Amino acid sequence: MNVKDLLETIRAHGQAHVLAFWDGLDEAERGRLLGQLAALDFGLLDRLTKDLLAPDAAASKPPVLEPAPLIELPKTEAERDRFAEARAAGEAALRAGRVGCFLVAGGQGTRLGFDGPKGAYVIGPVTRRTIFQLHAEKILALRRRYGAKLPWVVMTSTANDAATRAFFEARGFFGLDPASVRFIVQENMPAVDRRGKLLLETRSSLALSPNGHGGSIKALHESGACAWLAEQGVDTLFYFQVDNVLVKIADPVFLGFHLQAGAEMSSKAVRKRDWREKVGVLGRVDGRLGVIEYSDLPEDLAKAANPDGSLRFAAGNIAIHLLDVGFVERLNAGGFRLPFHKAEKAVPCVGPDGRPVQLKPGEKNGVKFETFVFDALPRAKASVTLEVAREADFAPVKNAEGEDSPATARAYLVAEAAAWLEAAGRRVPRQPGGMPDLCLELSPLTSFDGQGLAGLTLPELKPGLKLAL
Ligand code: UD2
Repeated sequence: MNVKDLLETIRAHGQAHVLAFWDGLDEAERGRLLGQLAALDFGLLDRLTKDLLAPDAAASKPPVLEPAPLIELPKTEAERDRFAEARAAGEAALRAGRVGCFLVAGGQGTRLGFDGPKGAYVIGPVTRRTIFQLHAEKILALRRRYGAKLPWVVMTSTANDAATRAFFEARGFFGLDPASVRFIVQENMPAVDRRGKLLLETRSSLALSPNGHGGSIKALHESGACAWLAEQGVDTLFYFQVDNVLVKIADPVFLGFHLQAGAEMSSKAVRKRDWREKVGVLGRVDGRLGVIEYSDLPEDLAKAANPDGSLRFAAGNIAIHLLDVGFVERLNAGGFRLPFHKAEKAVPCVGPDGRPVQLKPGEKNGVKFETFVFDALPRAKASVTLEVAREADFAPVKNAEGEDSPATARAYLVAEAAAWLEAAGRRVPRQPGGMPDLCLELSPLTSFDGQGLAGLTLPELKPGLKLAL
């Protein structure tokens, strides 16, 4: 589109205010702004404004929600046998090189208040191991155990792509072959005010933010990552979020259940801690499997209880999925798009005078549009939801303090290492409340699932000891 047509489009869609400072911009600034505007889908923006922001936008009717069919934690011998069979099937797929890993790390990590990609955050309770290193070492250890390529796709966003790549390079890709790691960048969406008017971050740039982790479905296809995976014989992708330090990457049990069911997209779930916990709920939403986000779950449903008092909608989504690569491609065929959700946020921007708008604490001046990967679930021909124990699979780093913070994540890492050592026959000192009375950090290269610890030579595990293995 030439510049004249573009300017006309901008005016026709009622967004001419973004050109308010045009006369004062130099060539480079004009070029940047035009580049951003040329990449916008104005038709989509109009639709979202109408559907999600207009005062008469239909208030979404409350969904009819039923609990999701769940593979529960095994209790009987027969169930344990089923799990062992699933594990064997998953391990066979790993050995056959059918599995790849997919990390979504394009988010802005605003709540943690860390300036940099969240994966660069130091989480090791004894060493300075970062979250990226933890994930990378798990992948390296899996490659060694199964003799598999296990290629790794890492999704970033324009805001953290350069920093993420630089971090991997500076650390020698944590021992992984750089050719086995592929970075892909998700698209941005513009932030708008409540009337759908584009917000300017500066006089010469739009306020843009990543299009949500649902953008991964499109990015996998458009970047060529799906084709890259398929060329290597990978048909199943293990999807995980950067913030979960306990994630059991490429868990063979999960893989086995998924593959045996011929599933296209599957999920892990933990029992919600309580009705308030900020995780989406896996359930049948209007008859189809899906996730209803915590912010959308009506309070009466969040609190609904079974006769025994347990939560009726307890299957908390921990954002661990398996995706069939062909399914991802199918979702993209014909330009399929996941639905957008709106999120009211504080968006740094300039006002009509070109100066930064001063926001009051807690003030939300803008709206961001995001897609969620779990909105692909209802499209899957078959799906498995596997219940897992929280302490085995889920310790996210979301907030600077309190729940789901670096402190809780470190405590889970220490607890896991302690439990594995005990299972391997070591005596671990514990505090009266049961917490390990020492600080342990286990490299996934030493053990990523508790195996291989029995033969280790260890110092005496005294209370207060700090030990990295
Ligand atoms: C997400 C889920 C919630 C629950 C929880 C578990 C949503 C909307 N909610 O909540 O249901 O499962 O996780 O931890 O998903 N990301 C991108 N690009 C984006 C946005 C996010 O890559 O545009 C990544 C981000 O880097 C992180 C993950 O997605 O790895 C989760 O993002 P979040 O922290 O915004 O999600 P949260 O905690 O609201």
